[in-house]
Amino acid sequence: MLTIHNPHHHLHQGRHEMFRGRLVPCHETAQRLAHVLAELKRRAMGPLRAPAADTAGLSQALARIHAPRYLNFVEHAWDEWVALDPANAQQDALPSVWPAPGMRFDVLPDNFAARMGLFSFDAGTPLTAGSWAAARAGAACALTAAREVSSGTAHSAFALSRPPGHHAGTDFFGGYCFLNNAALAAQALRDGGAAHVAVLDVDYHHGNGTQAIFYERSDVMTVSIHGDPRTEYPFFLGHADERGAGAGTGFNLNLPLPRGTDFTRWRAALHAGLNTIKSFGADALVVALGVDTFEGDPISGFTLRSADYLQVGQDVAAARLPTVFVFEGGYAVAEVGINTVNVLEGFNRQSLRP
Ligand code: SP5
Ligand code: ZN
Repeated sequence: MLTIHNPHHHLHQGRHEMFRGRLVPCHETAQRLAHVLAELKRRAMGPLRAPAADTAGLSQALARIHAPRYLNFVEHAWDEWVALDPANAQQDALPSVWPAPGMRFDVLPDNFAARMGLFSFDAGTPLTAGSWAAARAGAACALTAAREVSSGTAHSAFALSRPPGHHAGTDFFGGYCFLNNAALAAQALRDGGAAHVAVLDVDYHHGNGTQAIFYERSDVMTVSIHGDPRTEYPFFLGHADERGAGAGTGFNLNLPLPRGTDFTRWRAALHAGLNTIKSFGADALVVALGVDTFEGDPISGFTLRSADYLQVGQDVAAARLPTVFVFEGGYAVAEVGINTVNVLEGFNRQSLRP
């Protein structure tokens, strides 16, 4: 499978995330991607390429998904942070104050901390010196992968990047995400001629950003299988009764599962999701590929095993759709490469069958 990998991902190096009142080391590390890349090479999974350097096309694509004032903020946030105090260059920027419902979201505050809060929803997503450069190059990976599939050059492609994307919305970061790579890929497939595009999010956490971006649209269906938000992050979205709104009513499907869910039950949800995508009549598929459903994941609660991911890939390939995989979560660092590449290998195997 063609892989478009982010050569600048290491520029995003968060130090700490807020957890129970303390700053703890980030789970979302550069080693995660290094393990996936090493496994792709070890198993000779196919060509590895850097994204196309089409800057104008990239800015246009970003503007299709994200709000101008949000993009502008993330691009310049690090410089503003360091301008507040040169000593800030040695520490990550984290938000600590947020607008609640009923407060003003329309007025852009002058204060930097206030804007950090306006454009985010958690204190687990540090903004660092290279966050923008890494996230922007990651968006280019998603875009390039989608265009390769759109043009028919490749039947499937894998955008291997970090920071991840599926928690990022039109105008907010959070959940380790800044730019929504899966949404960018889905929109690129639409713009490339696919009338109906489905996003299947198999990360342990609900893809709240992707859902919100497409919630009122009937041309992009969003399906997410995830830990029940009653107990699991991101808590405030991802319930089964969220079916879309307006023209998008009926085009969002959430399949929340309780902590402790095993592969048999998880796979039944996968089949339900794939059946819904089939009824929708999708012309192309984006898979938000998080492997934090793994039994050894340090921050999640499902019990999938490494071999199960081969089956996941085979099941997805049975949909017989042009497919863009976009890397998301997965924090059991030693196994993240094996688990991710197992999905791709299962997909390849099934795709080769007549
Ligand atoms: C892309 C993705 O998978 N984002 C997940 C973001 C989850 N952030 C909140 C996790 C809080 C769990 N902290 C547990 C620390 C235990 N040492
Ligand atoms: Zn996740």
